Amino acid sequence: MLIKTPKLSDLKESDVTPESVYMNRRDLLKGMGFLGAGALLAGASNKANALDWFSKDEPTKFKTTPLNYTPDANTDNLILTPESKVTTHNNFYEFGAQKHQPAELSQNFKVNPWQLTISGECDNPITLDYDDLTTMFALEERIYRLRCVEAWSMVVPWIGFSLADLLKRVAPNSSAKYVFFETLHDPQQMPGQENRRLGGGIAYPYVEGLRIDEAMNPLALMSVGLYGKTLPPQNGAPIRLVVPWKYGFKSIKSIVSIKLVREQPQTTWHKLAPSEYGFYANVNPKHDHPRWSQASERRITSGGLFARNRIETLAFNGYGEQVAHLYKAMDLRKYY
Ligand SMILES: Nc1nc2c(c(=O)[nH]1)N[C@H]1C(S)=C(S)[C@@H](COP(=O)(O)O)O[C@H]1N2
Ligand SMILES: [Mo]
Repeated sequence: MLIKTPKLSDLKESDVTPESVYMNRRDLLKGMGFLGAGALLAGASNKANALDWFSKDEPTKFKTTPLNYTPDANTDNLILTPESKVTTHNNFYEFGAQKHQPAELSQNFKVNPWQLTISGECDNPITLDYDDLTTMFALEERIYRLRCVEAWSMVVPWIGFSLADLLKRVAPNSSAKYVFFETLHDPQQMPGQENRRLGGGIAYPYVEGLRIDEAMNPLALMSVGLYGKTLPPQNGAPIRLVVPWKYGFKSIKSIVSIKLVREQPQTTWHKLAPSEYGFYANVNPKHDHPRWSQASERRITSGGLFARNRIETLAFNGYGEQVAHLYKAMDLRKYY
């Protein structure tokens, strides 16, 4: 008997994430009238329309550059998610709300020149340009688990520097209680910001926030690369946040502004559905999403049987030792 083993390239998103889970966030948007029924039909015509909107030509492949960095010792012995999956299974709604779309629709994204401004409640506001992002601080590799709120996860070798080091440079003052982040707003380049069907109808620019003590935790990373090279656009080039103990939506991509502020800022997914997505969004297997369980997750690994690997979700995504103290006075069911 002929046994047909699916090739890696034959694995669809539905193989690694059960449909009931990955459809859910888009169902919500559809219910709110943002996504037309057509947007939910994964298919050639929808994909072709999206590409047409962006360009008639096949987009050229974005060029990444090798980085100098200190390698992670990987003492946890985490098994990395292959680069081919890290860079093709993405959430970056500015380039389309389906997992395959960011890698397809972002390859002409311009990251140089770039400006990142750090301002607000601080003594020394600064604006960094493209070269500063990789030269201002010594770069380190950090192998982190990334747990999406949709109950899939990856292990990614990020490269970057601590957000804390960047914030110390601008000298936050005593009124700086929160940090507010904004993604680039450029509908010319980010088709999902203009085309509501493509971009899921969420409000742009994408915005996120952290409490100042969370932002100062050494685990919070400003990432400029992965797998030894600068970030590809679909992963948030030229610079994005990575907060490994929180659901992936906190890890905002392609950042142009970081502001130190007095009040808890509005954040994209919380604004859209406050009962489903909290401001804190700490990974918590004991607090289910109203429409699905958060007790376990599908780890995306190298394919075959492992691509269907379901594992238990860890409190704070396994980083409790480093971060649980930030929340010890808080009811985590209330502040989800
Ligand atoms: N600007 C912006 N940042 C974003 C998103 C987005 O749609 N837009 N998606 C978030 C979500 S839901 C996740 S899970 C991670 C995914 O990061 P990755 O594609 O590099 O794995 O990016 C986060 N950052
Ligand atoms: Mo996510």
